[in-house]
Amino acid sequence: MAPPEETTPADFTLRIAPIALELAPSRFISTIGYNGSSPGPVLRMREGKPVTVDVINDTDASELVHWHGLFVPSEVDGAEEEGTPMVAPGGRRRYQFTPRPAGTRWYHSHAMAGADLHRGTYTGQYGFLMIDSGNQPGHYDQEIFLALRDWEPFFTDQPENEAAEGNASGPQPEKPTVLDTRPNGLEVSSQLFSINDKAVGAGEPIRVRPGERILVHILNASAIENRQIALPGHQFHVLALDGNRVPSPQSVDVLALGPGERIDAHIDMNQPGVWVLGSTDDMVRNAGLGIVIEYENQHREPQWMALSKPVWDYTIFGTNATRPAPDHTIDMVFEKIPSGAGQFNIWHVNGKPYPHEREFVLQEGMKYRLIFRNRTDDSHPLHLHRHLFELVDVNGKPTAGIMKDTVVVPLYGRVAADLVANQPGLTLFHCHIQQHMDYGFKALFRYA
Ligand SMILES: [Cu+2]
Repeated sequence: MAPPEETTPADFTLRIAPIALELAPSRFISTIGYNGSSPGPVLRMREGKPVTVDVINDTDASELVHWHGLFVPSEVDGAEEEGTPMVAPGGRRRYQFTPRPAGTRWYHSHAMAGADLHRGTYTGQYGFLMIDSGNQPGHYDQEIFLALRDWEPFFTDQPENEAAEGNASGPQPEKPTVLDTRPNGLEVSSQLFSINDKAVGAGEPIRVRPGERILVHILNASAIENRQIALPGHQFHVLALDGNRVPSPQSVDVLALGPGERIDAHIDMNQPGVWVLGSTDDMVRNAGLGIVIEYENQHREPQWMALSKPVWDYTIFGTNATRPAPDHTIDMVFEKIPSGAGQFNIWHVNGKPYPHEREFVLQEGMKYRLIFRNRTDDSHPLHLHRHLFELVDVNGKPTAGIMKDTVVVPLYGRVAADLVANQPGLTLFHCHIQQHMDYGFKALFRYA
């Protein structure tokens, strides 16, 4: 008989508790973190080797930890909707699972926040989770973790600037012929940013030597916005999206990540100087979303150079293969119901907000094509728990071989993704923008 769990130490322990982060000298913010920090520790697990994680909740609200991008059972996935038990205030719970698949994953709170901007993914409860397969991703000199964050969120009636995200110029196949002109409700915004726990210039720079190759793992851990990131004078050689190797690695000037997405990339350090790696949006970068890259023996003010506005295109990392027809197609139509001033917009999936009844039922072993139809004027990072899906069409461009757990569907855009139903159990689907999820933009998939 196995000893009771209290007597055997867990492989990992995460203690959820209030923390103060010093984003810049004398610029403190109060939030909630893991083990006294935010981001929490980089958890390194071996693919296929079972682990135990003790989660201790030293806050006064129920919490739970979601293992984003892992194939784990619903009871430990960390989503209340799937039946994972909450960790009570002052309580603890042991999660046991077998980490897979290999790659750059992450963990974060999955608590509902609603109108409370001090809950869920608005807090500092997140960290990288690296699952190692033993197949190392080639040679590199330094491995660097970069999490993009915003802080002190607030409600605003100003719409997001989609043009600044570089995604307002797509083909927009889902644009309705008659637009909904009812007045928009409140959105969440921020004016304070960081990479990891420091605003630009406030932390230690990343120190490099000419000729080095660095491996960066970038995570958009924001609860609220898509981001674009660049490093002037350098390119990102993209190896993996959401931790999954892409079939066609490519070098690009600018990376785009919606909340929840990860990118692994090599950067060859061949432009000696002192640079800022950060948001392409000047306001956002100057308000913290950047980190200084300093070459050996270079001492000057960090440089930024404006870039032309490239349009992010997932399909350049795929192949030209055309996937055979699936067994079934599931259409998912997303709409925003504008609430008017001072209210919260409601988000519909196929005509109604969460919860649904039994609309989304999967047969184990079948292949499904999910058609994400974004009939809203926002871009949404759509996340499916406990599975990966393969992109097969992005705004009319066919592709194959790109495996993801989160995909940004551009405003009025359409993305098709193939899903093999091979992880029985309740499976949550939602927009990774916390406010959208909390106000209807989610659905539960069941297995028959
Ligand atoms: Cu959304």
